[in-house]
Amino acid sequence: MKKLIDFDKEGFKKEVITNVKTLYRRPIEEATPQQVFQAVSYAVKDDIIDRWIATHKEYEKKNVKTVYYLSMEFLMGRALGNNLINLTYYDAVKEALDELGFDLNLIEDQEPDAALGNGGLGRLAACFLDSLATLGYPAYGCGIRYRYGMFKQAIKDGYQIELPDDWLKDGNPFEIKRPEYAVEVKFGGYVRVENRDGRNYFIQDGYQTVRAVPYDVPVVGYGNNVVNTLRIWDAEADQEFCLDSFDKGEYEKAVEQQNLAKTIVEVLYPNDNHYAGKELRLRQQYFFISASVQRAILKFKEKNSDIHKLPEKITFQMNDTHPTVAVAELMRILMDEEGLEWDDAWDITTRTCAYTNHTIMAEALEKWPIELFSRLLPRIYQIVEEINRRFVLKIQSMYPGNQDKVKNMAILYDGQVKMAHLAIAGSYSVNGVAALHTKILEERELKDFYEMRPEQFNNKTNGITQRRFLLHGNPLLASWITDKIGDEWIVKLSNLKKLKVYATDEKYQQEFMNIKYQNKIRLANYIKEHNGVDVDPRSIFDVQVKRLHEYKRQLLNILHVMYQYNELKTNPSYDMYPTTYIFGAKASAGYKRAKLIIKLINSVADVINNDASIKGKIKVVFIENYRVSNAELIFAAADVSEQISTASREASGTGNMKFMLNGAVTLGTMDGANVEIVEEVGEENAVIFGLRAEEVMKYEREGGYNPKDIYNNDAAVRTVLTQLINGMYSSDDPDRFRDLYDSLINEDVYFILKDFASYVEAHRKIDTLYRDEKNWAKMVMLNTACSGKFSSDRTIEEYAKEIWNLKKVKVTLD
Ligand code: 9GP
Repeated sequence: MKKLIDFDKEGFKKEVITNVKTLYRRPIEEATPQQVFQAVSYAVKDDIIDRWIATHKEYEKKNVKTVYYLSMEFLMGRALGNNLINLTYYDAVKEALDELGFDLNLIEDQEPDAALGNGGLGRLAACFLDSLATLGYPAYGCGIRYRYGMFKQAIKDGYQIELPDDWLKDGNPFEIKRPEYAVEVKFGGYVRVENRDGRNYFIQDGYQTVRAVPYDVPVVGYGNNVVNTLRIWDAEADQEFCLDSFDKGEYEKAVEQQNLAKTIVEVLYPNDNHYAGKELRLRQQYFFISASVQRAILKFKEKNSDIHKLPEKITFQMNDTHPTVAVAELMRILMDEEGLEWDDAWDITTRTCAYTNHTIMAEALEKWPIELFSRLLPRIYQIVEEINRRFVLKIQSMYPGNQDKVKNMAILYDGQVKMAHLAIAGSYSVNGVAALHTKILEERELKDFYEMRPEQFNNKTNGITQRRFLLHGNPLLASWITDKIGDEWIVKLSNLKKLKVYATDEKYQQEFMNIKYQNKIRLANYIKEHNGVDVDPRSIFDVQVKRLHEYKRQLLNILHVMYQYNELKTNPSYDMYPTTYIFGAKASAGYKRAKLIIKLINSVADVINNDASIKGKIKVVFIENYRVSNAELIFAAADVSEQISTASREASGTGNMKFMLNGAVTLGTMDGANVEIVEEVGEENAVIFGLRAEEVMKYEREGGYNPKDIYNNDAAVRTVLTQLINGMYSSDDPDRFRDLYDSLINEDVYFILKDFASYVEAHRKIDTLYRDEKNWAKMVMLNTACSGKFSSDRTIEEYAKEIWNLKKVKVTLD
C-alpha cells in the first residue's frame, strides 16, 4: 500500500510505551493485550486529532454545505484497524508493534465491535461515512450512543442465546465527550398558547427534560487528512434538579428524569426490518433527532445570519422512517424559536430534508398510535396535525372527490401517524436503494406519491467500502491487485476492471485461487477455534451470512442441505462436490420462527457432521455471533454467495456486494442489487434461479399460490418436509419444527417450495461449474473485476451531486 501520510515509527513506539505507563502505571512488557490496544489507539488518536481540527477549521473557513446523515444505526465495527488503513500506515504500525513484541492482529482482536446497528441499514451508514470522509465531503453522522449495542449471540444446544453487549466496559479510546454542545430535549407535558403582539406563541409546559450530551467519534478519510465526525448522543438527567434540595413533588420529578435519561439510550432495539412500536423507541427517535437538529441549527447560526439560507448549507438525510420526526422538529425550531411563519418554515424544511426508503416490508414501515405520539410529543404532534391538514387539502385539490387517495396518502389515518408519509411530504428527495427497489416503490408501494410528484423520486444503488472489505479484510488479495494494477483502486474501485485481462490467464488464475485457498484456511482455523468443527478448505465454501429473516430464506438453504443429504444416503449414483455450508445470522430476540430456523440449522449440522457414512461430503457450520469483524474473514473465504431472498423483498442487500468484491459467485434470485450484480458481471458468471419479482407480485395480487400442489407432486420435497416432523432432526421432540412445516404447507408466503426445484438445479450448476477449475477461476476473477460499481464511493458521489449538492474540501496540515 502506498504511504500517503508520514509516519514516525520511533516516535510512535515511544508514545505507545508512554501511554501504557500513564494509563496503567505499567512498563510495556507487563501490559495486557487490552492495555496495548488502548495505548496504541490513543497514540493513533493523537495523530487523528490534528487532522480533525484542521478539517473543521477548513469547513468553517469555507462555510461549507454539510450533510447530516440522521440514523438510528451505525454499525461501525472495529475502529483501530480501519483508522490505520485510512491513515495509510497500517503496515508500518504492524512493524512497529512487532518490534515492541506484539502482533497487531491480536491487538485488533481486543477491540469490541461498535455494534450500534442491526444489519444492512446500519452498516450502509458506516460505509457512507467512510466514503464521505474519503471523498472530502463535509458530513456528520448523527446517532445514539447506545449503552448496549447489538446483543452478543451465543449458541447453546443449538439455540440462540442473547447476551448483553457491554461494548463500553473498557472505555472507547476514540470517542470524545463534548459537554459544551449539550442540549435539552423535552418530553410530555402540554402546550399552551400565548398571544404576544398579535402573534400566537406555542409553549410546552409541564414536560420532562433530558440533557443530550454528544460524544464525537472521528471518521478518517483515506490518505487525505480529512476527518469527519460521527456524533452519538448520550442522555443525562438535567442537573438543575438536584436530588436532595427539592420538595417532594420536585424530588419525584427529578427521580423520573434520572430514570428517563438512564433508559433512553440504554439499548439498541434488535429488530431488523421490523418495528416493535415501543414507546421507548419513539423517545429514542425524538431524543437524538431533536438534539441533532438543534445543534445543527446552532452551528449554522454561528456562520450565517439569515435562517432562510438553511437549505443552502444543510441537508438532513433521513435514513429510513426512524428519524423522520426531523421534519416536524425542524418546523418547531423554525417557528417557535426562530419566529418564522408556517409557509416560510415549511418552504425551508422541505428544501432541507431528504428521505431514503430501505424496505418495502410493511412491518418495517413505522406507524405510531396518535395517542402515544401526542402524549409524548405534544408540540410536535400539533405540527404534524397541521402538516397533515395541509397535505390532505393538497391531495383533495389534485384529486377532487378521490377518497382513496386521501386514505392511501394521509399522514394521520386510522388513529396512526404514518412516518413514511410524513417523510415524503416533508422532503425534497425520496430515494430507493437499488434500481429494482426504486421501481417497486414508484410502481407499487409509493405509487400515489410518485404520481403526485415524480421528480421527487430517484434511485441510489447502495455500495460498500472497499477499504474495510478488501484492503483490511483481505490483505492477500488487496496486495495482489495492487501488484497488478497499482493501488488507485483503493479510492477508485472502477479500476478493478483492469483485472479482466488476467481472468483468462492460467498463471494468474492460479495465483488468485491460491489466495482464496489461503483465506479459506484462515476461516477454517477460525471455525475450528470457535465451533470445534473441522472443515476442509478444499471443499466449496457456500456461505449465507446476514440477519435471520423469513424473507431472506435461510430455511430454503437448509432444506436444500437436508435434500442433498437424503440423496447421498439413498441414491448410490448421486455425486456431489464436497461442500461446506456456512451460516451466520442473528435473529431478533422476539422473533420465534427465526430462532427456530437457527435451531434447525444447528440440528441438521449435528446429524450431518456426525455421519461418517457420507465421508465428509457435506459439512454444515453455524458461525456464532456473526458481526462486522468476523464478516471480514468470511467474505474473503467464500466461493459461493447465497443471496436467495424472495424476489421483490430485499431492497438491495450489501453483503452480496462484499462477496462479489472478494471473488465469490452469486447464487441468487433476481432481487435487490443482485439484478445489478448480474448486469455488471454477466449472467454466465452468476447462478440465478427462482421466481422473478413480477411473478411473485402477480401471485400476491392473486392471493398467493397453493404449496400443497408442490407437496403432493414432488416426492423429494415431501420427504424433506416430513423430516421436519418425524424426529429425524429432533428425536427428543418430534414436534419441535412443526411450526416451520405448517408455515410451508399452509401458506408459504415466501415461496420457498415454489422456488425449491429451481434452487436444487442452481446448486447442481454450481457443482458442475466448480469442477471446471479454469472456468471457475475466470468466473470469480471477473466477479472481483466487475465489482467497481458497488463501491460506496460511487453511491456517495451520486448522493452528493444529485441530492445534497455538496462541494469537496481539501485539507492540508500546517
Ligand atoms: O433490507 C434492507 C436491505 O436490503 C438494504 O441493503 C439495507 C440498506 O439499504 O436496508 C435494509 N433495510 C432495513 O434494514 C430496514 O429498512
